[in-house]
Amino acid sequence: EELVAQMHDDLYDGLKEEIEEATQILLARDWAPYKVLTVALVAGMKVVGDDFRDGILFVPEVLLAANAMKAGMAILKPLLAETGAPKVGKMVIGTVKGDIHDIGKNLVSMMMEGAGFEVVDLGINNPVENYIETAEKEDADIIGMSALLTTTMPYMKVVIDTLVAEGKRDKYIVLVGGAPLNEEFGKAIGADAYCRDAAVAVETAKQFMA
Ligand code: B1M
Repeated sequence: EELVAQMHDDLYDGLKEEIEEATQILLARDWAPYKVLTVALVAGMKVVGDDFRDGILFVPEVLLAANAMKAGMAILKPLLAETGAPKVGKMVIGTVKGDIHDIGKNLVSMMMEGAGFEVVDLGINNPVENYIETAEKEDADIIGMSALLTTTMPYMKVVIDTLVAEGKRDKYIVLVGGAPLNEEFGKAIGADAYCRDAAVAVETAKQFMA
């Protein structure tokens, strides 16, 4: 599809309005919202990530790409959330302290809402108190944590250790995710599960709630 290739280029160039317009066009062509999300937006962001890693793109450019991506996601959000499914559980989710990446977390929130979960989004840079106080106040079932940096992922263990120390660990299902994590890390820090992507997060959450 020519338009998808164009969208990958436009995302790379951080062209917000072009991304919004193309997102609408794909929807008008009867593309499922989830397909637009994965094929046009997430796949495009992968190229940005690779060139960021390789020193071809820098923070200002990546920030523009991220903003363009978010604009596309904002159009898809109501469509993905529109299932009208009965509420199956409640999740508090946030990016951990020291980390400001939020695209992946936002995607997980959107998909969880679409699957009928109630989601309380704590945003970015969350200290342990934010997770625990909110989970308690909201009577949540699930605590979700996101980290995109190797330097911030150890903070997930701080949150889990604090839950244990306060005698609250068994009250919550703890799910973790983010590009630098893996299954082994999830186990090592005592999370209930590591979720590779947003779809896996939904499936895993559903399994735990069943
Ligand atoms: Co940053 N950054 N960044 N960045 N950035 C990475 C993560 C990096 C891998 C780039 C690279 O070098 N290749 C690298 C980390 C290296 C490392 O730690 N080993 C990096 C770096 C170094 C940095 C800075 C330190 C750069 C600097 O300042 N020198 C800085 C850190 C700032 C900070 O946090 N303190 C920084 C800043 C930024 C921007 C602000 C420019 C921007 C963020 C904008 C924003 O989020 N609003 C940014 C971006 C966009 C990226 C990349 C390019 C893309 C991340 C992304 O949005 N991916 C990223 C490269 C990469 O990941 N390949 C990179 C798309 C998203 C859909 O995927 O987030 O993986 P992801 O989420 C997935 C899954 O992981 C999973 O589901 C999601 C959907 O399928 N998932 C969960 C995620 N969270 C979950 C939680 C769950 C479940 C599943 O809970 C239940």
